[in-house]
Amino acid sequence: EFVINLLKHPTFLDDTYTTKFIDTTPDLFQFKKRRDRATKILTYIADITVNGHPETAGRPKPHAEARTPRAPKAHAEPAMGTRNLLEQHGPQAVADWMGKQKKLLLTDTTMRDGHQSLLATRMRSIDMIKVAPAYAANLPQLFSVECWGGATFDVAYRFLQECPWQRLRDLRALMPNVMTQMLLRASNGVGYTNYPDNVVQAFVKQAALTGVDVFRVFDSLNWVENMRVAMDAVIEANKVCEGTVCYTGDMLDPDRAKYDLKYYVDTAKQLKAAGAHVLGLKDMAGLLKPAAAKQLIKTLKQEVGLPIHFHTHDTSGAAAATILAAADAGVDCVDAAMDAFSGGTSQPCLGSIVEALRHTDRDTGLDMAAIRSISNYWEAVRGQYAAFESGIPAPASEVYLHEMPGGQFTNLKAQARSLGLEERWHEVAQTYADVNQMFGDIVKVTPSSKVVGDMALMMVAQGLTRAQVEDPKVDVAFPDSVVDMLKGNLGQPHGGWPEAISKKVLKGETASTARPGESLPPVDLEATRAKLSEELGGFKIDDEDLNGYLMYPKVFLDYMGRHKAYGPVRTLPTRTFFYGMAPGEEISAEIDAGKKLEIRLQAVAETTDDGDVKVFFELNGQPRVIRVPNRA
Ligand code: BTN
Ligand code: 3PY
Ligand code: ZN
Repeated sequence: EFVINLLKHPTFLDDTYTTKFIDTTPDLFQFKKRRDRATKILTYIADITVNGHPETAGRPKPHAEARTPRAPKAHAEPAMGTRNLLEQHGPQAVADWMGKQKKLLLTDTTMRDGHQSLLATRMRSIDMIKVAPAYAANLPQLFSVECWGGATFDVAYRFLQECPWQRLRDLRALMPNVMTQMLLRASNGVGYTNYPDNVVQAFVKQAALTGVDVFRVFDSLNWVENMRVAMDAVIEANKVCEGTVCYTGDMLDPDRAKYDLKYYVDTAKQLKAAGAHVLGLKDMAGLLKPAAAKQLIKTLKQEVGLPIHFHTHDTSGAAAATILAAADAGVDCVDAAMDAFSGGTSQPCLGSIVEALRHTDRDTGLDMAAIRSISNYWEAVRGQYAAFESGIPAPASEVYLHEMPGGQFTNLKAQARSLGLEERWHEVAQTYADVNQMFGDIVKVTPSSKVVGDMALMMVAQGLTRAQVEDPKVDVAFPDSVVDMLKGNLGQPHGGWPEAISKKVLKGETASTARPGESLPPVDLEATRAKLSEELGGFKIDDEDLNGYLMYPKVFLDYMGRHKAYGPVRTLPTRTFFYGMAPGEEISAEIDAGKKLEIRLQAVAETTDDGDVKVFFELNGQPRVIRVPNRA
């Protein structure tokens, strides 16, 4: 039986809560606390049942017969894994060990990039936490489990009404032997803009404390100068610093010589000089072809000498071929997603890679039965998120045209849909490619990819061509993100920004070529904490909350406001969270270790004259009535 650690946000903002009170009158406190939180959760369920969840309105529903996800058993006590090595001997020992392995090491990305790339990042913590013990016990040979960072931080607060730090803490506790891994956008943290240096430093420090072991650090323009603050902070925390170069273009295409072999070797050498323990090679769009991978990996191994961790996406359908070529060329570790969360814009299929290498000298040694049972669990989980499926039916070589990152693809498509442009998706793709050329052929990965996406959507929506946008005589209102990027606020691209378009976008303003962090004043952390605490009625702001607020002030405050109304809804089953309950249905939610709410929905009454609906529940056998407004 797994235990969710709910110690983090007990009844916060609940007027009844004081630590002293619990010490002196535990029984009364427990009673009140449970009742209050239970009421909040029932209110949430009643509201969703009556009004629906705004995020799933008009979207496909899970099949009526969709399986309830059941996690596989954890067969044994977790065997020693990479985490034990890191704890005992430090990050350099991990890198040295990697370099000595004959077998191909694997990172499972299901809990981060897998669902980010297939389900618009909507996977909830509870679905991860349930299976974490099976990872620890049954797949202790994994190099790492990528389960944090990228878009997951923002989405947890913003759309899932959960604390991302709590997710990390729970996963860390349940997988004590395997390294956790996060994706960090260097000076952009887990956001979309450069943050002051001390904010980046505080964030990395906290992530390391709460439970991240491997930090994949990249910059959206491959500007190593803009990665040092984040890399230094990781090294300072004694965690594995995976200094990462992003792959773009086509290394073997003589017409795109801007990103050739020499470019990657030079950048990788800069990352090594900056202190990377491991070299990350991040092919965020899945553009690295097998023949190029062979050359690139071989050369990087020879000329740089760091162990290499390769990440790609299967948008083209050809990623497995690239992985096998990379394995042949001596890559040390690769990313893959569990079968049920693989393929398409996600990572290639973990089980199939393991099988492909069995009985070869790169045999991964992973247990196929464990992989199958965990993937069967993920299959059932995925079924719960039908509303967020992007509906991409087949591999598409179009990715070599638009070069969109897998993690952006589903999001941009959803944005296009919300603007009424879904039918014109292929135009969006072509325009995305045009915008890239207009900006000088840049690395496109969060946040630079978002800027290209913003511009492309705007052009398609307004019917503007690249020639018109570049024409000084045509008036164009550029998106704020474009102006910001060309001002230099995301840093410097290889070769600089093209002059003509810069001039038009900046309208006479000058662009900066300095590292943005140099001119961003440090945030006064303690003053910010005090102010935030006051704004939240005296609620004590710990370091995790403070770092959440620093990344996303408004998103964090909105999350806190909803938490006050709805309580720990992250403990609800996913189907209940998104669809509420049907009359006669029973669920349970473990709101504290060992404290379960057994909830049965009895009936939903007709809407009254004042527009309210009474929802009748049984809570741990006791009748409860909740009244919510009918907003339909
Ligand atoms: C979230 O948005 O982060 C989680 C969902 C909370 C939205 C609540 S659900 C009940 C009520 N109805 C709405 O349309 N919004 C709120
Ligand atoms: C992210 O930054 O979220 C990404 O996945 C980039 O590939
Ligand atoms: Zn990715």
